[in-house]
Amino acid sequence: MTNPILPTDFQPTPSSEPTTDKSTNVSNPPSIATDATSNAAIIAQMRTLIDALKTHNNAYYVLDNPILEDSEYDQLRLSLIELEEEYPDLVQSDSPINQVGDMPLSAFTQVTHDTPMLSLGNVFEYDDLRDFMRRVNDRLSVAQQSPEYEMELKLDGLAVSLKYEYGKFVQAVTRGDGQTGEDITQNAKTIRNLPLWLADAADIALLEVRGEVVMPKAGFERLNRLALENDDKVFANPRNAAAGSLRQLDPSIAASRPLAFYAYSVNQGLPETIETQSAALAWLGDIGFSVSAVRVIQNPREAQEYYESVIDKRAQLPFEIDGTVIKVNSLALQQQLSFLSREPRWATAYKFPAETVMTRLQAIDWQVGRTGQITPVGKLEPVKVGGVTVSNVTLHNFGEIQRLDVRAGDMVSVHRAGDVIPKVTRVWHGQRPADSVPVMLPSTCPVCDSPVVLPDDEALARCTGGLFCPAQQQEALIHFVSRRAMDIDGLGERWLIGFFNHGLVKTVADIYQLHNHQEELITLEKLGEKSVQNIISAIEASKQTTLARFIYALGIRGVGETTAQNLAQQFGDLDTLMSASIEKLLLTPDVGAITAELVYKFFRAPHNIEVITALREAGVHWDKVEQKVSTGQPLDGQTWVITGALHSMARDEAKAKLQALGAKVSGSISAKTTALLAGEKAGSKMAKAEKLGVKVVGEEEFLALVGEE
Ligand code: I6G
Repeated sequence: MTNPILPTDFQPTPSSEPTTDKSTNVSNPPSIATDATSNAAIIAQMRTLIDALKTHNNAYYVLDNPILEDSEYDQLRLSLIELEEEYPDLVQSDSPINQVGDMPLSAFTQVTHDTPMLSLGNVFEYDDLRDFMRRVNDRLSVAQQSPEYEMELKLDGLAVSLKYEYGKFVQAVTRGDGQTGEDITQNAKTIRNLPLWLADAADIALLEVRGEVVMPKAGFERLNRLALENDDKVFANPRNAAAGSLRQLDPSIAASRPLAFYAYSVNQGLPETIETQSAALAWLGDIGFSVSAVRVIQNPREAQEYYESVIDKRAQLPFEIDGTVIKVNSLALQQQLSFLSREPRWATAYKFPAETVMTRLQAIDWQVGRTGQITPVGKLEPVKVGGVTVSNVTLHNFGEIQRLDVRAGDMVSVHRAGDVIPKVTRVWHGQRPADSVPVMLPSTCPVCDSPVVLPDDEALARCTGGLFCPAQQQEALIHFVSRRAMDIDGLGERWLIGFFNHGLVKTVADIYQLHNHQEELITLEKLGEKSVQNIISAIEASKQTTLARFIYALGIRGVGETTAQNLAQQFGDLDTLMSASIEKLLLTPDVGAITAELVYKFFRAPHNIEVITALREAGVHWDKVEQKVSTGQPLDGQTWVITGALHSMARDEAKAKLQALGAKVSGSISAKTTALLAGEKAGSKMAKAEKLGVKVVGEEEFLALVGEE
């Protein structure tokens, strides 16, 4: 079978075990108020739903500018279907339920389908799938019970009908309203994998093949990237992009779009020897069509397994799908089962749970992360998305709130695909409550009330509370005791968090008061006496440290181990460091403007000073730092990296010359690198230096610097 786009490993293996028994039903629409007894009230409800559906259809199919999420649209449709089923006598003549999808555009020739192009019913849950299969059984004789089924992918594209006369492609028509579609023959001819000549069907007077036109994901992304570059309209999803492309009156535009056609049925002209849907698809593949991954199954459990295997492989597929399709395999049984008014009784779509749904953003809370970052969290009216109920959504940072222009009270689209964290993808500004107010960044930390800052060059606002802020204390504690900091071996993270949760330890200074709480450690934490002794001894031993370790242990943002060592070297003692001006701090190797400001502010926060004082009073101390006298070398404190081929000397020689001038020579580039000496054929290091804004020095400039010009 030809299948040029699908991954070859896409064949799930059968199993005899039931895989899931889901009891929740995401397909249920919100219940409709049916307490209105008069016909007028029912008709009014129907009219409201019809108007909403029509508005959506026009926005979606004609204007390519949807105003509702698919799931919302599905819910409206289901509500109307329920009403119409309950009150068949009141069905409105213009109800869109008996139409399917698209609305023809007047510029294309209208073509009436030889037989209607209907749509499929939907199920979303295993139980509903079983019901569908049970209903099929109910309509079959005893001998025909438990028929074989065929399953396929449900591609998320546009249904079209193709006609071939004696093997020659003659016409392509969109589904339109199911009865009449648009003649898109010229555009369809440009679809790369659509065969224009079928040698193996040259003796068939009329062959009608139906299937789906899709835009593969990669092509869609390319198209949108290009549109962005050219300031053109970007498409919301590949289906809209496919629809927009097929509706181009100028076929050369359609030709430039990456479209693909996948066949799913033969409506006329199938050779009589073919008796099943799976055989029909195999035949279509053989004569030159792309077809989706097919599986023949015998029972609901196998159907479920196929469905789940498709979910697993979904992300790797080259095109978007929104579920699977299950069909009675025997074409004779299909005929026998025939159609309900709008859909075949022998097939249904087993769809994936909606991945994007609309809900109301009830509030925006601010949370303080472990390192003081203040992040906005959206509180949602709980909603089921991608199969799970979601009530919180991250809004990342204040900039994101401004970009989305979102406010508490707004209707938002929430997207959750696979295990991805749910996020707000759209704000429906048209539905904004009149009394909503713009979101402001809090000026003080919601946990400790310390001032909040939003540095110019950073996306995240931060609490300045540092060690005083309870939200940051836990992380600060873990960092403080870690091996490279105060190295309190024996006070593991688990105990430490336990002590924190029991209120025995709040700030890092409280660690040095734990010896006063030994009884509580034994009763609250159920620690043995020996363990408590070990912890107390480890704490005691840690009091003797180095200034560099102590500075690092304080957890000042931007101050890693090396910077801590440099600060210790530069200032020699803690008091001098604590009172240093920004200008003085800037003289420290490795310390740039941002770190200097962070260090400066850290030592100006009263809570931090309190904690440091308590630590010193508890006996934390260090030996005097032996400050290395500066050599006064021109490249003192600088870090260089060498890359590429040098003409005038070997790299080792260049390295020795740089070191002789006081520079450190490192093998890798980082933001802390002072300069990159770049010889010929400098590769990725050059690119990285440019990206990080590291100065690049050519060989000539280097020779001048080392005095060998
Ligand atoms: O809309 C559809 C998508 C996929 C279909 C369909 C399909 O088979 C894979 N099959 C039929 C029979 C119909 N609609 C009506």
